[in-house]
Amino acid sequence: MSFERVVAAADGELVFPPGFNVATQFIDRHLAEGRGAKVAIRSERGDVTYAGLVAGVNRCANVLAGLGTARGDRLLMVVKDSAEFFYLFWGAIKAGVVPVPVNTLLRAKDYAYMIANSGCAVLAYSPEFAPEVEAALAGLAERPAHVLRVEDGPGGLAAALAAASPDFTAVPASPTDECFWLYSSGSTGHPKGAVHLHRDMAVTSHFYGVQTLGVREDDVCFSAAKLFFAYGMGNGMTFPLWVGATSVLLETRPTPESTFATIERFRPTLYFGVPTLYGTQLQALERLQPDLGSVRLCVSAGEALPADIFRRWQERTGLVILDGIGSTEALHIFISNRVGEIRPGSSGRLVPGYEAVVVDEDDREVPAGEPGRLVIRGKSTAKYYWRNPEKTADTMRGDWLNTGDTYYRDAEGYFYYCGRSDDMLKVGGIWCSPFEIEGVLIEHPAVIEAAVVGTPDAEGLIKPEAWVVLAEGRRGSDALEDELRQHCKTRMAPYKYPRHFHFVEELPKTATGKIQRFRLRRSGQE
Ligand code: 3UK
Repeated sequence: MSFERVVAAADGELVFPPGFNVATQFIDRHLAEGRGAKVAIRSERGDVTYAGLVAGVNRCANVLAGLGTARGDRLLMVVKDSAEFFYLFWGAIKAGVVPVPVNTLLRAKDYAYMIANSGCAVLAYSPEFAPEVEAALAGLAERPAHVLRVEDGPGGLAAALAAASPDFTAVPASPTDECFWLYSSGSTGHPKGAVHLHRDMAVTSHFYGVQTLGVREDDVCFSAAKLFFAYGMGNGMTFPLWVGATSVLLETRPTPESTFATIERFRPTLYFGVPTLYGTQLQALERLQPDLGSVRLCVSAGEALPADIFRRWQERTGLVILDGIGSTEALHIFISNRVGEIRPGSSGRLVPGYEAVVVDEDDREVPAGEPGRLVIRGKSTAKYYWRNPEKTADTMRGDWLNTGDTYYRDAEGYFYYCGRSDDMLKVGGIWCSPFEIEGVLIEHPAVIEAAVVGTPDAEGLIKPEAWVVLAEGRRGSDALEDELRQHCKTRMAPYKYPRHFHFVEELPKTATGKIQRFRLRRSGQE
């Protein structure tokens, strides 16, 4: 069997073969390259070989085509990390249907919005999420034409797959055809469907996965971040598939216990987490001694990785964590640290294939060292938001993408996160990053997590105010407040110390674990 694969040209750009349907590159190619017997997916439910994966994808493509779907129809997926996630996602793409994996932690009203907004022809869901999904369906004026339950019993997806043919020829596509969507949740308003193209996953896998991270065929990838996040989708699906490696899936919630158990059992070589999880894993390492010996490299994204967590993780495990910034709209990481060149506290340097500029309010580039809005350009960015021309115009400016983040770049090309553009504080006329203050606070042994926002003082001037989660056994007091103020003043420019403290049980967070500072800001004015 001959197979024409995507190659990098001399100028570094990817060259796509004619009729390119990205599913053939990520799925079918492995049979042509003799990888049929190799394990592609491992989980508690067993192993799936590349041959099994190809058959599952083709069966799923036949099931979707058999429902009478038309090209461009959407398949909304509320599906746990499982082999079926792969079958549905790639089967849809092979059949010309647009998969839309969504966050499985949402509530009925969120699903009702996404079903209506996407106008999906098919909805697939794992039985675990039935209460919320079925409540959403019950309240809808117009239901999707087809509903698939991803389960084994009669009437479930497994039975339909078993009855379908394991052969399917991909519908021809082009690199710039619409391929899949991911919903992106802002701090305000409804989620927006970011429309991604066929080339986008190839671009992230090549430029970040292979060229920056160095993922290779003998790797075993384990992402604690779920496949429905753009971050998890790259880590746990597209990167291993791009190089013919193996992915380890955890069906349930990632906790220190479940992630350590998964690492011990399946021995991944690459581990992908988020800062909050690294933090709780570090706490758990005080009482657990898991064997993490298989792991060669750890990755973090989703929010900035505090330098303190990087150092403690390295001390405790001997492993480095590569922090990098990505987004749903960019699909994956576009600025990243690299092995041997890590700057703790920095997001690292540009990933090949991407450009980044830090600009002021008039869209003019600012000099090195000065914070501004980060805008980026690359071949993996979403083309537009589905039925949302206003947000599209705010975010997608020609082929440039407004990240909404404030960054500065140093003279050596390292980028430093200063907060979301709208989270930045001006204290005494000087830009001040809530993130920097939080990073200093959590260096204090009594502090587990901290969120800092700006609150106007009696004169209407903005001052930093901190919400703090304390370590077990510690209690808030005036003495501790004084101690934390002193701690901050000795570690940062003195004007940056928080004027007020609130000791709380937990911080308000989004479903993806980002601190919702806007909520603290509102309660701060109450
Ligand atoms: C923030 C970071 C500092 C930043 C994501 C890797 O997080 C991802 O996508 P989202 O759409 O959020 C994007 C926003 O999250 N952020 C992400 N990573 C970092 N801030 N340092 C970081 N390392 O505000 C960004 O605009 O949920 C991450 C790969 C794919 C992704 N989708």
